[in-house]
Amino acid sequence: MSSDTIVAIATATTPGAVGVVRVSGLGVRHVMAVVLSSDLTPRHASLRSFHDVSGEVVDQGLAIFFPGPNSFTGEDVLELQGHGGTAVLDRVVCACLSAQCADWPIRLAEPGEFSKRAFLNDRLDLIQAEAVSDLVAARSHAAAKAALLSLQGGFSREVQALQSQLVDLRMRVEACLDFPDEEQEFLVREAVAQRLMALSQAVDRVLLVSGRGVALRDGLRVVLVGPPNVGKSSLLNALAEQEVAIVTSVAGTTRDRIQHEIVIEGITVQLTDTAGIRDSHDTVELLGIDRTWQAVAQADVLLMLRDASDTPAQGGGVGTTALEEAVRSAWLAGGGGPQDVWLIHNKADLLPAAAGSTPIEARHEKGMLEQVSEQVSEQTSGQVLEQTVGVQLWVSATTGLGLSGLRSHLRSRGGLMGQSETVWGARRRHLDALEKTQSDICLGQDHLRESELELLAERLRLAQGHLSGLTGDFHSDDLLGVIFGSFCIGK
Ligand SMILES: Nc1nc2c(ncn2[C@@H]2O[C@H](COP(=O)(O)OP(=O)(O)OP(=O)(O)O)[C@@H](O)[C@H]2O)c(=O)[nH]1
Ligand SMILES: [Mg+2]
Repeated sequence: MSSDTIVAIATATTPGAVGVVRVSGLGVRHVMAVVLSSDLTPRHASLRSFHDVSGEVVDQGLAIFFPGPNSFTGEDVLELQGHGGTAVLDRVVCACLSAQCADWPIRLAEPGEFSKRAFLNDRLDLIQAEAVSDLVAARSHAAAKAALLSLQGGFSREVQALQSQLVDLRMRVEACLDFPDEEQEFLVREAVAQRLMALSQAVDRVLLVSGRGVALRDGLRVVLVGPPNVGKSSLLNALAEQEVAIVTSVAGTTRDRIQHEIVIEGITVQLTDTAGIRDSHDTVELLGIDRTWQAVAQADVLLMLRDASDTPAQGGGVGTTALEEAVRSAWLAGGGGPQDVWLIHNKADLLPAAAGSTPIEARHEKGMLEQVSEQVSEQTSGQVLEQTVGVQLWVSATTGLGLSGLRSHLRSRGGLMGQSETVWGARRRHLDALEKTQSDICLGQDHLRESELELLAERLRLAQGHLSGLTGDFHSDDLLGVIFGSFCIGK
């Protein structure tokens, strides 16, 4: 690890009441001697003037000294809390750099270098270090809460529990290999099979929560798609609760992608309105439609809109249209899952109440919207709606019918099923490692069935490697470069 002492502004680069400059490394005591002209009582805030090497005062504020190893980075750390202006903070950084000498090289910190040092000095594991950055970048309360749980070790403890289960399993399998006694082997194999099953279930649980954590961190990319005039822009405006996109009764109004971010009960949702897809000879409209196809490929959830008041029998049509099939195929080819295509029947306010059944408005109020599909199918000469979509909802962008149901579906898909649910912050890298662990466990189960105990032992070794990579017990310098390079400076 570098023996340089590093310095950086740790607070935002916009003017604020207070700004913090942080120094970490072997030369911290030397910086204190130059900048504060005196020593500090460890962990006590002291009001001091901050000087540069020529003795000029550049600011005044609180100085706190955290001797290593009990500091954030594990090294000696000095925090200077001065005034939060960019120029004054720059002067404080320059004053620290002016303490530079041959014995104590001091330089500006690279992005994420404080956290990287904390990781390399065992103050944080890799999941926790990543959570520091995710907590800073969190755009919603739920994402911040999840990142904090990971920073406090919530996710790491789950991974450690999986690791202990794996170590126990490996011991049993290795014992079987070392002392092949048939009767003994049978008993051990029974126990191993049960433990493999339990481990696989535990990995599934961790995967499920981590998947929600990823959705919370990254936000949900939701794309509204469909033919012209079905109300895509109207639905975007209704969800955004403002006039983001132009709405007219002219088919082909939207020409370009329009993005707007909303937060639904703590979940960040990036909505994209698109140009209606149809055959057209208009060059501009065709370019817009091209962009619609690109947006489809990037979505987490596709809201496929249709006009509920269209024939047949004003049910909005049943079965899937050729356009919907084409959109679905493009989506699946891009790696999207079938459950994330939601069929949204807009303009439900124009539907007449079905004879002898509850009026559609009342059904909305009772939250029975998803059951409407069955009744609509009955009204439309018994045709059965293809069950290829994940969610079907009847909504009205103009009256607001069904929008609360749509919001709550988005919220669940975006990471939170209920208010009290525990979700830890996670990244795609974590999901990949957990998925690889699960795949090795499954292959291990096959080897056990085939009595290939050597191969099982090897699979378990690989699975443990994936888990170690998560917490950083095993890591490559390249991986650290990618992770810490994306941090902000001063973290
Ligand atoms: N009655 C009713 N009319 C709606 C509803 N949603 C949209 N409309 C009307 O349908 C027309 C088209 O709405 P838009 O939101 O522009 O439709 P679009 O899908 O964005 O259309 P393009 O941009 O052309 O692809 C407008 O006249 C809207 O007022 C609805 O829920 N109920
Ligand atoms: Mg539009």
